[in-house]
Amino acid sequence: MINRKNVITLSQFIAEEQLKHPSSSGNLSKIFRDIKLAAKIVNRDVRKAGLVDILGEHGSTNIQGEEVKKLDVIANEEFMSSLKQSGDICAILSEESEEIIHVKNSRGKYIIAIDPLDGSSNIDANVTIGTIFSIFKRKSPVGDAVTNEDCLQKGENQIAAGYILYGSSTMLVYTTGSGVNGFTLDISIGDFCLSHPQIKSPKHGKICSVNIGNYKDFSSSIKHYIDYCNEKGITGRYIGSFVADFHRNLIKGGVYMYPGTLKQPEGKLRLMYECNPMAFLIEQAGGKATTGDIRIMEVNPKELHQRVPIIIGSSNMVDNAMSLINS
Ligand code: P6P
Repeated sequence: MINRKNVITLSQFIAEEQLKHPSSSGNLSKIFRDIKLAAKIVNRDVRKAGLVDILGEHGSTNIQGEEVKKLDVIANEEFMSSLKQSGDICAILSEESEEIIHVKNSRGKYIIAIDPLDGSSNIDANVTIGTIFSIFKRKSPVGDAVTNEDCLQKGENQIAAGYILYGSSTMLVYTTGSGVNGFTLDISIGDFCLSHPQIKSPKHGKICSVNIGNYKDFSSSIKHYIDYCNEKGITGRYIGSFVADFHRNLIKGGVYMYPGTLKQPEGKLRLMYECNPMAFLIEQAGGKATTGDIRIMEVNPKELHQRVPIIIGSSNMVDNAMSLINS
């Protein structure tokens, strides 16, 4: 039985955070209310995926040329629907939509970049998947048409970032720049409850997450670091779901890499709705995130679905990887 006095729900937590910033308008709280609703609906559908004919191919491919799974479509539709209703979002950049989605007649001042269902290739194998989001304030005046410049902002400009993890439990982990807090969905009360206050990522870890199948296509410097990890007996763990690998490394310590290869020099992960939000989170938790040249959050975005190489995780491991890669 949960001891009622110790339960802090996401809504209560956000309200308390808002009191600490009297100048805040409360709009962000409403956006989180809408993210929470969509997360609960997607969680419901993910949890019954094996029972309802929503597994398998949707028969289409997304702009990345990847097969679109039915759950991808459902997750995208759920988040689009919730976020458009909030009134505080003026535009949405989704992995599933080539162009920016402009919210009609919105007086909102926030833009959200979202990967509605990351790791979807794992859906049919019942492996952990997730949603990743990043929130910016528009630069152009409220009421004007939202421009690409409004959306193509550096990660340093993020107002908030987070992810939902549909794993052995369902968690929402987010930051607004005052640390990282994790909430676990308690189905019995239908709400996310504070379970991981002020998460700090271990400075060091013993896990490296990289798709070793790409080894032959990596640069000699990346191969040098991977060989070092093998010599030191650093454990290899690669789930094929960024949110799952990231969350494990956040909690236990570790490093995740998706470097560029000869075929994909910019790597695979997208800057705006995968790398930037996770970089904000890891830095707030004491870790680091780099392209191998500069901090992820310093990258000047040029395209909506731009890819960047990424090395992200425990600060000492990222530093060590960089020193070996650049040696
Ligand atoms: P690969 C999922 O498609 C994703 O974007 C990340 O969640 C994951 O870490 C990576 O791609 C897996 O890609 O090429 O190793 O299968």
